[in-house]
Amino acid sequence: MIVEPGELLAAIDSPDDLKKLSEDQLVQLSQELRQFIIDSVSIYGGHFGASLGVVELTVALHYIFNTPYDQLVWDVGHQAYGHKILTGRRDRFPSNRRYNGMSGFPKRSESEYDAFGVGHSSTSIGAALGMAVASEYKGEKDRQHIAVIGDGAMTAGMAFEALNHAGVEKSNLLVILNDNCMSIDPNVGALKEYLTDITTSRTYNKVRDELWNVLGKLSKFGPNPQHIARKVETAMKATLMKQSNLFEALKFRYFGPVDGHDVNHLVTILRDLRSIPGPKLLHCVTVKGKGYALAEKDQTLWHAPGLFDKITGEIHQKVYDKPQPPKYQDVFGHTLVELAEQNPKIMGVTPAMPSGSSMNIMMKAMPNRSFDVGIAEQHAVTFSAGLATQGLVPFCNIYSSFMQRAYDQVVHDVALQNLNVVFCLDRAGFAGADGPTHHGAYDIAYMRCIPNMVVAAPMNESELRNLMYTAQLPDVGPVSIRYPRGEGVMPEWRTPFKKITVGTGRVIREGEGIAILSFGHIGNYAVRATNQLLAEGLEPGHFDMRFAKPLDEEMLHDILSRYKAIVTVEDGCLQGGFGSAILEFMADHGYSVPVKRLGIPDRVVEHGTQDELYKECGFDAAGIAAAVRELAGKVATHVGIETVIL
Ligand SMILES: Cc1ncc(C[n+]2csc(CCOP(=O)(O)OP(=O)(O)O)c2C)c(N)n1
Repeated sequence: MIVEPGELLAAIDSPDDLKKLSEDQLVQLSQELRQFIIDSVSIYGGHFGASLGVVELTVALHYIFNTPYDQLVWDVGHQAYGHKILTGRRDRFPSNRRYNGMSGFPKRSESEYDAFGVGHSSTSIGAALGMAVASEYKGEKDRQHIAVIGDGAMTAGMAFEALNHAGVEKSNLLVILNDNCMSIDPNVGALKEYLTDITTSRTYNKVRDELWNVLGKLSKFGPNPQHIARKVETAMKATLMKQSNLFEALKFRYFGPVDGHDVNHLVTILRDLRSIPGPKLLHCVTVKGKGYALAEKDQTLWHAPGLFDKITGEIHQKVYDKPQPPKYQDVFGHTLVELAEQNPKIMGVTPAMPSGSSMNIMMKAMPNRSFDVGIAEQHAVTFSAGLATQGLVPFCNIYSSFMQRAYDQVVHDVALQNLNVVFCLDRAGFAGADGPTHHGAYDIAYMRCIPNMVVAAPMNESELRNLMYTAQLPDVGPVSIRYPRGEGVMPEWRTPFKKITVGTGRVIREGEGIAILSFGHIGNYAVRATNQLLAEGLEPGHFDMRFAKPLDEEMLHDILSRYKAIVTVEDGCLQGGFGSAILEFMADHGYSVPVKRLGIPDRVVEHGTQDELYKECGFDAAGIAAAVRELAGKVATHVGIETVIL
């Protein structure tokens, strides 16, 4: 199905075309852009509410600023669909987030209008500041640098680190705070309350109106509007300072709050701000999901709803005739509550992903024992460490790729002190359509090298439950349990808890010749591969190693003394991962059988479905079977040659 753009939008292939429109036409253009996003996302999927909320802002920014010379940096980038559509990618939009298609996030290699690659939050101010300082250094005084950041993303330390730095630089930086009171779930914390206070404060609104009345007249004052602006500002400073504005305290000029859906007003404001040098912040109040009633009402559900009927709002769900396996995240959520009911020391921690991680199940059942700390992975880890020093057992659930941000905290605050924090790493391995920024590729490697850290991965739901059960037992120390996005394999998943001895694997099947050693859920693909191979007369053994650290040494000695070659399989990076751990063990113990390692190669793997990516990287069932066949062939030839030589 083809989505037809409206009349004005159809003529816009770049911001230059947009600039040909009159200001009066921008309202209609905004409507058309919003409709195009609704039509497209309903058919092709993707993030939804965030882009609808910044339609007017997007139009106004490209109307006023000289992109791509002026640099526009979107935070997270899940709200940049309008930006993509206005910057020459309208026709490619059906390929959004599909294999070999357009990325769902801004990406430098995709367009010169994408000033900075994103996917993780709270980087926009720092990146735009770097660009602004570079422009200053190169003498490009006229160049503008704009960071658009949500109130959710603003809760991160990184955003504040950048604000703190920017306040003392003189470069041209405009931060646009897109305040919709939402993260994916409702935003949390004192900052959110502060922003709400400013938005509703009468004094601020009065000051704001006065400011814009004066600024509106600036253009009539001839060649030096900055001079007038400074005068106005000085006059107003006293009032603003009395309110002890947080951003003013950080030496930003604060403007707003303004209605982020009034495109004509935004155009006026941005035009004025363009001529005010130095760091400044415009506080825009918007509604996530604006213009699609259901999305405005249930903003969390419509953050990324999947495909839906745009008329009825019905979200398409697959219908099955028999019970399906649950998502791993839901097994985590329900199991955590079960364990917490038995063990009063258990606490839950999530950095802004209550729905995404299913921590919301515990937050509902035990609100005093579970915390959404905002988009603050580093803090989530250190906060968990603090809880653990007091004898509590925090389950800190962080997506594998977001955990990268909290690495020092994992090492310094948790592992060096051997604290019993349980890290549950969701979305470990290929994340799918979100692409390389979200692939959880590195955690096996980055966790495995840390002293005291246990590195585990369940092959199914029951194993996840048992690993979680084991991890909360006394004195286990820091544990990392990784599991992928999506469903497991066991419709009947509520199995009784069983303790797993740390560092022990499971025999899936004994065989001869080649042994497949798998780590985590990807082992189910090895089961399928084995079934194909059995039909061909090969008899591989298959072992679910369960721990990348400590390894099951007894099992490995046994396997390596009986099998002629090894295939390792992991949904993680090959460098330093599970297969590397096996190679290290072999080197340390003098084994020299052939090994084929399957996993994520040392390059950026783009987006696609998980199965498309497993296939591309050669560790889907067919890839695993091919590796076994290849090794079986080599081993047979090798034996033949040896026989001849002897
Ligand atoms: C470091 C990091 N942690 C978590 C996420 C997941 N995430 C994506 S969007 C989002 C909410 C962002 O909220 P906000 O900045 O207010 O933007 P809005 O969606 O409201 O427009 C979160 C938590 C992320 N992208 N990066």
